Amino acid sequence: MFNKEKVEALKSLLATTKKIVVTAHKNPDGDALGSSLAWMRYLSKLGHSVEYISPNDYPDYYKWLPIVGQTIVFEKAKEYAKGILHSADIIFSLDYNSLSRMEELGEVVKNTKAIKVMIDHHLFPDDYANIMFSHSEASSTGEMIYDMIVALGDQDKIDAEIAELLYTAILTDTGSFAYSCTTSHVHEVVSVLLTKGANPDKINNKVYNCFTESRLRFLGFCVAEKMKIIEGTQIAYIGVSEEELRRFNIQDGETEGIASYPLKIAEIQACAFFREKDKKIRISFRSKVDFDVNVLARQHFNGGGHKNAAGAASNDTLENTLLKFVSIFKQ
Ligand SMILES: [Mn+2]
Repeated sequence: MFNKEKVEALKSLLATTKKIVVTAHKNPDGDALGSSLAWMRYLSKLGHSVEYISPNDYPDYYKWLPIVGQTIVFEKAKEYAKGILHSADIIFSLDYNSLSRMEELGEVVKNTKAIKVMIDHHLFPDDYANIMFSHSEASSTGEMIYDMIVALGDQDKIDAEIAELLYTAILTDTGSFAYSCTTSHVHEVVSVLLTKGANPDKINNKVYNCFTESRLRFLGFCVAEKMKIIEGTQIAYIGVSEEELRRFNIQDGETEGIASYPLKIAEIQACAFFREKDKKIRISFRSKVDFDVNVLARQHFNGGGHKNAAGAASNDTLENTLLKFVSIFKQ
């Protein structure tokens, strides 16, 4: 998968002890957390001093992940994090390819003198990294981290914790090994992770059977009361206001998974989930097989992502954003 010269360049960078910071995108998901923490643990085993700095906090339902408690949350400790970033030799970008995905933390990273290394699987990377591993054909950054550890000749350094972290990353980004990115190689990687000690039963329960009662009731509310199908199309959407999120006591990250629910209807080919937060609208697009929501997100909402899963944001009101979305398909 990887360019040999770039792997050699990374290998020689890591040949002497370094101060390293691992970063991943805002609102970290299973892949951002799993790949970052696995990479941090691996680099620590090589003898480097490593920190993982996240732009904001991770959801409560990822509290059980190995070493997640060591995460430095930029929003909560800006000055401390800045000190670490400015003394870092290497900063890794994991699971994002544009510094804007980290907002203010991205600005800080941009202005450090550290060598920047990107390991990511999103389309259209920005050109800021000194060494760039950008593979949109990879299922997840977790898969890439596995392949990178192997490429560096260190498969034996994958222990039960790293296996658990990488399994979580791959599980969540492949939609439980269901999306089109689930190649035979993904299954080969996961097979090794199981022999190294990842427990699928335990991890699946932790990741998917972890709702609060109000979160499940909110999901029911979204499907029963808020889901709309655009007449004459195979497109559905759900839009929820800040007031509705508050009414059900929904925390950041707890809306994960709702976006793709309308796809359970046989006829529906694409859908979008809109949620209001701090006067902004966050949008998640999901689709089946050939419907390209990456193009949709880019052309109409200045967002992006993958063919079957993309995101965007809008500064307009929820009502206007929904009208705009509907109007795209009325033409
Ligand atoms: Mn990912």
